[in-house]
Amino acid sequence: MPDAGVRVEIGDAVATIKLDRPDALNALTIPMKEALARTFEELAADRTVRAVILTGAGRAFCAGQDLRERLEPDAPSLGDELREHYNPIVRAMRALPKPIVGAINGVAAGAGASLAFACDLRIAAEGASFVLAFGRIGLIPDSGATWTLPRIVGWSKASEMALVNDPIAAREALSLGLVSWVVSGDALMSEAWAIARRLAAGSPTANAATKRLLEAGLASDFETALAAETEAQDGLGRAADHAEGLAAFIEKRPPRFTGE
Ligand code: T3D
Repeated sequence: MPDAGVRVEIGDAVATIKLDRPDALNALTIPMKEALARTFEELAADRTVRAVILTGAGRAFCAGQDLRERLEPDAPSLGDELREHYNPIVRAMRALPKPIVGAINGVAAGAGASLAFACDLRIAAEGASFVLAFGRIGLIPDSGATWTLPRIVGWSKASEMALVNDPIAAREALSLGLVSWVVSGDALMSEAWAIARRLAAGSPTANAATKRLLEAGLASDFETALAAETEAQDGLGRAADHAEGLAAFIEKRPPRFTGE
């Protein structure tokens, strides 16, 4: 597993990815971005992993692009940077057939906020915040944020966040539905772990289909969504996990899903 400012630990079917450059608030360098994209691709193929946590080391979740790196004479163009580094990360996150819990431990700025928005669920520490920040340096929200953020908080709030660029504190993020839970900083990782464990105990095939169909539903009409649900449910209804779920209900015991 990669270690260029990205640490990965796997246990109990949960992979925890930690952005690990705390002195620079986990700002993203090219090696980190490459490591992160590779990590999500590897986790997609790892059948022992059923849920993922993404978090940051130290007092920040992620301050986005490392702005010092941008000043280097051989820095790639922003278009190349997005095509080669950022887009592959968020694409891999959305394509990952396993739920991702963002454990937002501190500030999530710029592309760091975009990474948080690309997670399926978010839990925040009391002191965490979200700030798009792109506009402050003459850029637009990228790494998928123009797509994800309005879908999470609505067009009006997304416009405010993108144009005004004020930070959104954890409690406001909760009221906006941008995060699902706010807990103390001390409890963040244990609570994120508990959520990820619940997800990991679910049926991997049902979780994967749920993630895929929720996203597809946003871009489709009602009839298309009904057809996609019907096709997926038909397959899941024939799978061993559904039989196990029914048996567990009748026998009053927790199900043991295998993904079969
Ligand atoms: O490739 C491309 O450019 C295209 C893609 C762009 C995607 C983007 O992410 S663009 C947006 C980039 N990010 C930002 O503009 C955020 C910049 N950072 C901040 O606005 C603030 O640092 C925060 C609001 C995140 C936190 O503020 P605060 O006061 O808590 O901390 P601080 O003192 O500003 O930062 C602490 C240290 O982290 C400091 O280093 P020092 O002085 O102690 O040596 C600071 O320079 C460093 N740091 C913070 N953010 C970045 C960073 N270093 C490099 N790049 C950063 N983004």
